[in-house]
Amino acid sequence: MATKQKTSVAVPSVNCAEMQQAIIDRLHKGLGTDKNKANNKAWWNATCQAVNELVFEKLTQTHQNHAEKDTRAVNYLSLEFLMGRLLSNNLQNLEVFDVTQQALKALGKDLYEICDEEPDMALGNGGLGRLAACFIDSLATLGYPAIGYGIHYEHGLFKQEFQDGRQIERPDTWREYGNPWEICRPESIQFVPLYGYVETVYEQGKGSRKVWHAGQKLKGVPWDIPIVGYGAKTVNILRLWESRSHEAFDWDVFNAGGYVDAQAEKSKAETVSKVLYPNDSTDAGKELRLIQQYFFCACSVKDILRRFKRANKEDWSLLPEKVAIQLNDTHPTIAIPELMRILIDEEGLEWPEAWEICQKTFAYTNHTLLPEALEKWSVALFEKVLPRHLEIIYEINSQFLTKVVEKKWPGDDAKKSKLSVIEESQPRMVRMANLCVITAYKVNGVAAVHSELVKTDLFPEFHELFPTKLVNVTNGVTPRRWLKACNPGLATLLDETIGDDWVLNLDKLKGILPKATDSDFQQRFMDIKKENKMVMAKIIKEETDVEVSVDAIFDVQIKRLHEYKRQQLNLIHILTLYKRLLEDPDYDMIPRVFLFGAKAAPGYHMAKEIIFALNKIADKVNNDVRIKDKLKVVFLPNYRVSLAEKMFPAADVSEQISTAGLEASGTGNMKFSLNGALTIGTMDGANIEMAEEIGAEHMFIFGLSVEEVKALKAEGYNPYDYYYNNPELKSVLDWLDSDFFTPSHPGLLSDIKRSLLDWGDEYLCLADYESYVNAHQAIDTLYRDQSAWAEKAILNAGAMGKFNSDRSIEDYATKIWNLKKFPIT
Ligand code: CJB
Repeated sequence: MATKQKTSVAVPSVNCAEMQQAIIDRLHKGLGTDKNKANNKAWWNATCQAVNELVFEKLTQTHQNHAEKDTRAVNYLSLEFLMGRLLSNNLQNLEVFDVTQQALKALGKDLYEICDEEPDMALGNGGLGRLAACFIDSLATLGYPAIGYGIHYEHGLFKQEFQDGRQIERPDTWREYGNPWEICRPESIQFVPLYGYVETVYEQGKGSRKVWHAGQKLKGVPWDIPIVGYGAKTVNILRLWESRSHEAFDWDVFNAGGYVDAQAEKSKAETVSKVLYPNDSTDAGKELRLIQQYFFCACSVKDILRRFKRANKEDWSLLPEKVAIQLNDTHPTIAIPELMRILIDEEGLEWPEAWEICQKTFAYTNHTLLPEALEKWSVALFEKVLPRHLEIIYEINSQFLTKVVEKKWPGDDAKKSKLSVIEESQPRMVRMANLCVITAYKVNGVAAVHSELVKTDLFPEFHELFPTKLVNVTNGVTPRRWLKACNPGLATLLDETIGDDWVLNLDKLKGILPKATDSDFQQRFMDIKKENKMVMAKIIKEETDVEVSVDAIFDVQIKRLHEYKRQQLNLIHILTLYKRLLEDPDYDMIPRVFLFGAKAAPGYHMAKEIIFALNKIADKVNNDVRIKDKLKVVFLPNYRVSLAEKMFPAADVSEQISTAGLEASGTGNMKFSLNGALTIGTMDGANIEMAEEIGAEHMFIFGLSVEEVKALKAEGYNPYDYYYNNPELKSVLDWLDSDFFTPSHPGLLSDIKRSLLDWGDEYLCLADYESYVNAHQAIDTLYRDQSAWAEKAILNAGAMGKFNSDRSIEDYATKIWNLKKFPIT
């Protein structure tokens, strides 16, 4: 396809006729079909291929430039990249969305329908995975040399269905029929050893060296996904490793009649990249998960070193100058002993030199304080799967305890046992977070309050030992996907009001603040919201057969289902309103639609019970004519990025109601505000910084603060105190024991009540209930004054400049990576 340069940015651009021709060509020459026979899937595929023609040229150019100049690059290691769909995003970033829309229209096709054909790339669970996706978008947009490394899962996060209100998990088949975005790179295959034993080999005059005799080898096949920066100057890659058997297939065994045996080895090896673990913030505790982690880290480290060696021969002292490796949570920690192993066992470096290189190369991001999320692996498992790595970990630990801890706290065994990488429990465990903090040159939390808690509560002794190591980088989201692409109405209004460069400089959003009281602007802002709500209402009808009015307040909670995120608090508030309406059919309230989207980890009982309860409550509420449509509850199945893109722009109210101190940051909170929703939230995670930017008076802040939570827990929290002191709360909780929501089956929802009373209400829902109900009352009051509501919504969107992943990446680049931009011209 012919390309021409725009004056402002070096975007390969095409006109409508060229784009039409490219799509038709791809239908004919790429897919062997034609425009009369092609279904929408084929049109989608052909459009993606046409886009690739624009992308690949820039990809090659970026790659050549970085290789020639041997630029320092960041390598972002993450077990999760929750990419969602790429077509509309790539069209936006290439700035050819409108032209493609016209081209398809001329061919009788609707671009939005074609985009809807794309399966989500759901290679992540939630916030952590989506953050990685936003970050690689920003890295490319800002022109930083960067590679994302992860796993090419055959099945991403499970598809969620409901059967009689209960979550059923089905496999996700995102690439069953191939994926036009990915390029297989057999020339960069890596081999990964596993199991076996370690031999100490003595060599005359040279001392001893270690040789790991592996019991099994996996083959790692890389698949590259081009990551197009906005303006398409830089196209980086996301490299995902697929596991295959070392030996393709045992031909002799097969011919001798062993059809099944011949396949066995192959399928065992392929299991490693078969599925994404559907856990969020919990330790999977499985051998397979450890092997997954090692597999992708080993492939990635070897790939990084191969590139380094090509440019720098074997001057290993240069490695930290050329390479930064960011560990996204503890999941890729095993990359640390792997780099040590390669440098010492394969490259012949001495321990002190190898250790210094490692300490200057790795940085680690902590995403949670939840104790159950801090990964630990049994020593026995390590010994079996990665025997050489265990030896290296022991040595790192021993040197740390004797040289660092003993020096600071002589003779203090309690300190040693707390800080040790090895937990002397039964069974003995390897603490991955400790290994990260000991090694990394920087450790960051993901929002100011979280980073403080990392210092004071999670790693206080490490903070004493390494006072400059622990830093903060507040999360952000990419405005390309989370505003420009998902909310074209609002994006256009912004273009017209403040110019179109807000996409690259989100601080420009401030420009709408003076318009907050302008009634014409308010009207346009609210009209756009209404249109987005209409789109959502249609989806709700199609998906759940529930009719909702766009005049109602759309009150949305979308995030993973977890008790600390407190969907159950939202639930008891809904029951409160329902009860009020039943007791007084004229109860004065603005109609409210409570929308939920959430997946529960398959083994998380309470999370699944909460989904079931919400679905049962929805059945009852939505069919109760007595309440005259004042209340609707909708739990949309299969929450995912592409559905989120419809829900954020349609929300009036954003529910960010975690127990203070437990949500590290949140990023959904940012997406809602950016799209003009008002937040009901606790002083937790990034909500706190949002309140600083927006002004707490323009949000609905409620509940206990971090300090108050700590104090209440310290004095001894008793949920029954709240239950007996608040008759409305009591009646709502007692309702859950009846068969009102589960006719003829009383008690089916009782576990929710038990968890909030008998099991101690770990997440303090009852303590925050009253202030939550009051905050909702304030929402109802404000919504009655549409102008006042619009003013606050505009003030919210206008204050979101900080929560931009470009800003987060600039913070990483300066505070952690010391990375320079390398714009491709
Ligand atoms: N987070 O999504 C996950 N998974 C984990 O295992 C641990 C944390 C989330 O990471 C996000 C990105 O930093 C945070 O915004 C969110 O608060 C945290 O729960």
